Amino acid sequence: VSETPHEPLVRRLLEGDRAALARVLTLIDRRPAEAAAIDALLARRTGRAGTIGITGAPGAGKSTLVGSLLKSAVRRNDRVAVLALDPKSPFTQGAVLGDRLRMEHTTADERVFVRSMTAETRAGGLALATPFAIRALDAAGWPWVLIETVGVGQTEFDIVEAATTTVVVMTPGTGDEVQSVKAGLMEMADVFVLNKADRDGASCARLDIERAVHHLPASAWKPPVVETVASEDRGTDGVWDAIARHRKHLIDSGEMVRRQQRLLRLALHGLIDADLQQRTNSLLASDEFSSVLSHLQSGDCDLGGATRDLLARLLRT
Ligand SMILES: Nc1nc2c(ncn2[C@@H]2O[C@H](COP(=O)(O)OP(=O)(O)OP(=O)(O)O)[C@@H](O)[C@H]2O)c(=O)[nH]1
Ligand SMILES: [Mg+2]
Repeated sequence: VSETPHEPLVRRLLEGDRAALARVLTLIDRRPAEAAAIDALLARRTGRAGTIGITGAPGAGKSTLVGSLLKSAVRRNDRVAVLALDPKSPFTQGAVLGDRLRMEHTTADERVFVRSMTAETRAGGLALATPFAIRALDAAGWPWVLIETVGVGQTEFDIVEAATTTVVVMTPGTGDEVQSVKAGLMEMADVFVLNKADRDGASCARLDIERAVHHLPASAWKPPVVETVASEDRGTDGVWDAIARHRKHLIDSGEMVRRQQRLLRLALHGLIDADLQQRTNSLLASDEFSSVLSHLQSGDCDLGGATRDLLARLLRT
């Protein structure tokens, strides 16, 4: 059996070669069509990493927290990879650049790997490349993968939810708590971080969050609330402790297997979505489609029938 062109590269990735990992992530990001072929080569080595989604309202301090979590991890001699998801909006480019610069002082350390990706979302609000990037980092042997999104929009929920541990960052005195309940953030949190705990109203905010947690449907895991001042590196060790406890809970309860399936589900959904979109585009450009349009116009067929015929053709090819 001859080697596929990606095989030597993936082999180096599995051996822990950082440059190979970076190259694979670039391939996945730029040519999502090849992501599945690459994934096939590393799939057996996935399933070991704890993946941590970090989300919260814009300005809550997510990027500062990630920087502080990296410093804390290095102090504890842990190894952490960060996947920073940039939205494709020109309005946020400045903020993203600033975040990258802030993280730079830790990225020289071999225990840390930082990568940003454009979370190009498709019709279904799905970033095709992201699940594959997470699996590549996992296969490369990074025990922790932090996934940071910029701001909270509906589109980011998918990927953050695909993490095995979801950290929701809140701040005091912004009415965050109430808004988050609306956005469904309360339900998805495994760990709450109350950041900017140096500000007024921290203890009130903590009580609000705890009250809201209390009203969630009963479950075996009660999301803890950890107070931090990320800008001063205070409280971040406690965030790691909460994440590690949650990971242990997932493994002990058997829930980890189900959580890991969420990522596969996203990857599959993304591939199916991309394939259908491509088929649809070529169908719309085909002669056959034009002829169906003429038949519709002359009344020889109806929209419902034409749709069924075209869909059947779409799926046969
Ligand atoms: N007082 C205080 N300020 C903080 C703390 N953590 C972060 N900040 C400040 O809050 C501002 C926003 O922090 P970011 O880390 O950029 O927040 P973000 O959630 O990543 O923001 P977006 O990426 O725009 O959604 C910055 O000016 C930080 O310096 C904190 O614990 N206390
Ligand atoms: Mg940020």
